[in-house]
Amino acid sequence: MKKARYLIDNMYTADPAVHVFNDKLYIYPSHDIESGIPENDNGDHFDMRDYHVFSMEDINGSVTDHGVALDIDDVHWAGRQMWDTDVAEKNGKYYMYFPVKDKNDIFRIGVALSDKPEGPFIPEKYPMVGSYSIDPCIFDNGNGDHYMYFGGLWGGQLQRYRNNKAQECGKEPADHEPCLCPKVARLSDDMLAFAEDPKNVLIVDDNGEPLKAGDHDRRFFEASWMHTYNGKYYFSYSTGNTHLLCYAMGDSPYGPFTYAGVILTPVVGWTTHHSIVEFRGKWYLFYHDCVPSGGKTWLRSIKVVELEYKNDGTIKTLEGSVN
Ligand code: FUB
Repeated sequence: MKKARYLIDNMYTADPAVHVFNDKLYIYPSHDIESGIPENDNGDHFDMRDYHVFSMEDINGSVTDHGVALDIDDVHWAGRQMWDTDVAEKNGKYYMYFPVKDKNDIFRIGVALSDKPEGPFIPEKYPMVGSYSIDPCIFDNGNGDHYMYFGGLWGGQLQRYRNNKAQECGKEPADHEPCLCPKVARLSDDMLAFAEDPKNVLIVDDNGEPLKAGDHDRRFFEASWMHTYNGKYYFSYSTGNTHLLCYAMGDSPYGPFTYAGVILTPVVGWTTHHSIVEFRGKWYLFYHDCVPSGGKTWLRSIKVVELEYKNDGTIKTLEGSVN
């Protein structure tokens, strides 16, 4: 598959987290809707209210919509804005992690459970203790350990936190200072809590120096994803206001990660968000753009394209505007 393919045409979808469960591809996207709220840097126009789950038996085959898997009305602590979700499996149970603003307009991360990968998912009564910000990505390390990566700037509120605590400043650091880091925490055995305080995911340049806050072409903004290839850990993310999907490589789920390049140049639309998955011996990039909606940034459509590695393990850059 050398040309990207749109996957869903009966609704707008974004932020596709994709996993292989039971030899099928399961897609967990955000469900974009027309909210009528004007665009702003706080992301208020992304006013989503539920999640649908989709599956595919074959990468070129049809896509099944399994219907609503979780609705905001079923999360009693939720206020507004169900953003990017992810799902993990452990011992035959499926855990959906979802960021939503609470009634005080603060993003928290909730967990919902199901016996099936397609849901429906039943939410726990309260958000995860110590959770904040957005874009949870769950990485299964293959040894029983699962890690959550999370965080997102501006509308995702990460700039409001230092050392896992909300603080007054609420801004990105000055341009010459180290940038804010995405976070990682191992999950508890029951998958419902952090087993440890979230730690910084450090991204460094070739000299081992942390990326600077002013380095907008490389610094983390949102959309964490983790995968492994040939024994290396690949942390990938969006640079937000420069609209790039980038990645950094390391030797452990905690990093540090060395910046390694661009996976996808800007797509049509403001946000860019993805997942990277191996399926039947090939690698795929799932992502979104706003071409089908005529460029409306809050009405996105998910796509898939094959991803290729070079011999040295680096990823071949894809062009967002032509794929
Ligand atoms: O879909 C809402 C937000 O837009 C996501 O949480 C971000 O990653 C961006 O794609």
